[in-house]
Amino acid sequence: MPKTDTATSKLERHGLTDKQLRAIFRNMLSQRDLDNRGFQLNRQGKVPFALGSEGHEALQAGAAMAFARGKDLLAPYYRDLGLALGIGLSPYEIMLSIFARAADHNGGRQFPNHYSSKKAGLLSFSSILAAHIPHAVGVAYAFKYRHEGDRAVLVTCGDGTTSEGEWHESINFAAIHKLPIVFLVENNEWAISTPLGKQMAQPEIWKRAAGYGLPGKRFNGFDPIETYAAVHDAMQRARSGEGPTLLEGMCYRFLAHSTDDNDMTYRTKEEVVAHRKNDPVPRFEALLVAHGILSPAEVEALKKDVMRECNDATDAAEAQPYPQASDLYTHVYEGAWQPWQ
Ligand SMILES: Cc1ncc(C[n+]2csc(CCOP(=O)(O)OP(=O)(O)O)c2C)c(N)n1
Ligand SMILES: [Mg+2]
Repeated sequence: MPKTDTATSKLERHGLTDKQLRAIFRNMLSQRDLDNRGFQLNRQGKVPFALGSEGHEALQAGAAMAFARGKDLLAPYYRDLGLALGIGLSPYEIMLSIFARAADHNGGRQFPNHYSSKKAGLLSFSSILAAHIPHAVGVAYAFKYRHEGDRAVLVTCGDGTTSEGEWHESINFAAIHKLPIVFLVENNEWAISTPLGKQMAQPEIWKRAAGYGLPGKRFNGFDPIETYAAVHDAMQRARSGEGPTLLEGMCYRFLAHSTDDNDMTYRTKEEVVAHRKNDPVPRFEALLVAHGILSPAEVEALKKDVMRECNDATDAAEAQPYPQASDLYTHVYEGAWQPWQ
């Protein structure tokens, strides 16, 4: 489709440049390829576990664009591949985590998909749901205490995680102290096999914000531009000292919870197929082509390049050695002390 000013001017882009819109799309494609690769490697017996962000691509790529690199801090959860990529981790760093190799930032000793990077400002986290949220609030408290006014924390979790006590305690504390933090809930309607309706009687998570005295907002997480606008405004609010915001992005989990789960034991294929009609990846591709931001030929070239990058990252990470058994207690106990001695 030819590039026309009229088509471009119709796009509500919230200040995002063509370059940023293309970067968001590349991130979304990359998430899909890396997701599939993780599942393939698991079925080949090469990695013990994988899970995917499929269905969360737009939400995560859009939110990452609102993160100020070198300043903000991200406290993510295990499904946040697109946020990790979007704040600067490479597919190779992602693969090092999935393959649990020694060169991984955690020395290959974290759970797969639990990325961290001090350089990128990505906090290390655990699999215990909501355990990272008080940590994130602690970082926000430190930013305020040190008068580092231009920094904010972005902390994410799933819908099911909002049932944890730590989630409520963290938001309450952050609201009282007006901390520079944004609580972003990625609502994909499921918590493994527990549907939203069995998790809460009042299904609009964003409305809980009023109970803590802070603003809340729900947005379409299948739309990366709408996501960016919501997260950008909330992060700016946090950075300008006005306090926290609770955001709820609506999306869907297209894959099983993880490679250890069979979702057909608790939801129907028809439900998944119905949500596929709104798949954010082809929808965003069509939008960019319609507005002349990418031509169909450029889309094809981009897809090839993203797959090449995924293949290179896989091969390079697989060729790396595992951690040595003798390193088991490094960073765990001070000095050379061994617990059995
Ligand atoms: C405290 C705690 N309870 C239970 C689990 C097991 N568990 C792992 S993921 C998960 C579902 C979480 O769902 P949600 O917060 O909606 O995130 P999603 O996986 O859907 O993105 C559960 C119950 C856990 N890791 N930690
Ligand atoms: Mg969920």
